[in-house]
Amino acid sequence: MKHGIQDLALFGGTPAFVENHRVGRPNQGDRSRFLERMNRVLDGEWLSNNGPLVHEFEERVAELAGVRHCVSVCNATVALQMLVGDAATAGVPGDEVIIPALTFPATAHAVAWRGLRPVVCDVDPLTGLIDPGRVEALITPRTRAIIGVHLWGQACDVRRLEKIADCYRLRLYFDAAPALGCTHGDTPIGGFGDAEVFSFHATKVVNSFEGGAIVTDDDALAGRLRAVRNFGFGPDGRVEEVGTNAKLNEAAAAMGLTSLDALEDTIAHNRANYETYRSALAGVAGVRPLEYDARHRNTHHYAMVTVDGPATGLHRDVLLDVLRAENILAQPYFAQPMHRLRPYLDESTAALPWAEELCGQLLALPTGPKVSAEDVGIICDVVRVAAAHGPEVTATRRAGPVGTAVQ
Ligand code: T4K
Repeated sequence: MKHGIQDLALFGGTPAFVENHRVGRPNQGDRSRFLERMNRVLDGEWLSNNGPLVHEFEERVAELAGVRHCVSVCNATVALQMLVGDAATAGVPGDEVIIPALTFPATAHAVAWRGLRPVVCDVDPLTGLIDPGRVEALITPRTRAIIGVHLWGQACDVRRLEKIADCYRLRLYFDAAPALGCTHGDTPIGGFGDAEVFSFHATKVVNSFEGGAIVTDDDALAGRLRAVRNFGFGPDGRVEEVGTNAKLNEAAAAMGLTSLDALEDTIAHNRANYETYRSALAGVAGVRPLEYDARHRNTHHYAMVTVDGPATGLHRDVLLDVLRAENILAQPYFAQPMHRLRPYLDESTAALPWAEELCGQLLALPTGPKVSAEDVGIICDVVRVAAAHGPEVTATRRAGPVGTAVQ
C-alpha cells in the first residue's frame, strides 16, 4: 500500500507490480481449442482464400452483430478503406467524408488513402462520440459519407446520424473497431447505417492476431466488398471491381473463433473490474471513470478515466509517468485529435474544443481476464496517492526525479 509520494516508484519507491500490466492484453481464449483448430487447418492444407474457419467465423460474427453479411478482412483499417472506396465511386478525388475528431488515426487515414478529404467534427463532451448537432454544418456538395465511431463500448447517436444521412443522401458508416458485443438499446452494434466495421486486432475484445470485418444488411454492398477483398473477382471468377488482397487467413480465423468462445466470460470479468474501478476511485477528486448509459450493453473492454488537470494539479501525462514507473502501462487513448495530425493540418484547421480537452484527459487503465480485482485495487491505490499529491508530484517530476525509468 502506498501512503505518500515517497512510496511512488517514480520517486524511488518499490514498483507496485513486478510484471507489466498492459492495456490491450489479448483475449486468447482456451489455448488447447486454438491448437486443435490449428491442427485441423494444417491437416486440411487449406490456409487462406475463404476457408472453412473463415466461413464459420463470419457466420458467428454476423449472428452476434444481428446482420445478414459479415465480410471478414485482414484488418479494420483496410475494411474502412474498402467502404470509403465504395462511397468514392460516386464522386471525384478530393470529395469529403465527415469523421469525429476523437478516434484512432486509422479512421482519418482510410479516408485519405482513398483520395478523399477527412472533414473533422467535434464530439460530445460527455461521451466523446461524434456530435450529430455539429455534423450538418460540415456538409457541402462534396460530402460523400459520414463515419461515426463507437468508442469505449458506447454507440453513437445512430438515429440522429441516420436521419442526417438520409436527408442529404450520404452514405453512413460506423467505425465499430472496438465495439463487437456492445448494443444500442437491445440492438447489437453492427446493423446501423450502410455498414459497420469491426477490428479483431490483438488488442480488441475478440482478437484474430490481426483482422477485421465489414458487417451489413445490404446484399449488393456485401457482394461488391467480397469481390474487392479478393482481387475484384466476382462469383463467376471474372474481375468485376477494382480489387485488392484483403483476405483473412485460416490461422487468424482459428484465433478469432477461440477468442469468440471466451467473449462472454471476458465481458463478465471486465464488467466486474469496471465496478471495482468505480468504487475504488469514487473518493478520488479529479479522476473519474467514464459513466455509461445502462440501457446499452458495454463490454467494458477499455477501463477509461478522465484526469482533470486543474482539479488534481496533475496532468494526465504526469499520471501516465507515475503509473508506468509502477509497471502499470496505461495508455492515453486518444492523445491527438484528428485535425491536429500533421497530414490533416490545413488552412481550415480550427479549434475543436471538446475533442481537444478530452485528448488531454483520457486514460485507459489495465483490464481484461488477466487483471484481477486485487490488481485493480493496487492500481487505484497508486492513482489515489498521485492525485492526492498532484502539485507536489508535478513539481518533483518537473525537477527531474530519481526513480524507476519510465518505459
Ligand atoms: N478504428 C478505431 C476506432 C480503432 O481503435 C482502431 C484500432 C482501428 C480503427 C484500426 O483497427 P486495425 O486496423 O488495427 O484492425 C492499438 C492497436 O494496434 C489498434 O488496433 C487499436 N485501434 C488501438 C486503439 O490500439 P497502439 O498503437 O496503441 O498499439 P500498441 O502496440 O501500443 O499496443 C497497445 C497495448 O496493447 C500495449 O500496452 C501493448 C499491448 N499489446 C499489444 C499487442 C499488439 C499486447 O499486450 N499484446 C499484443 O499482441 O494501437
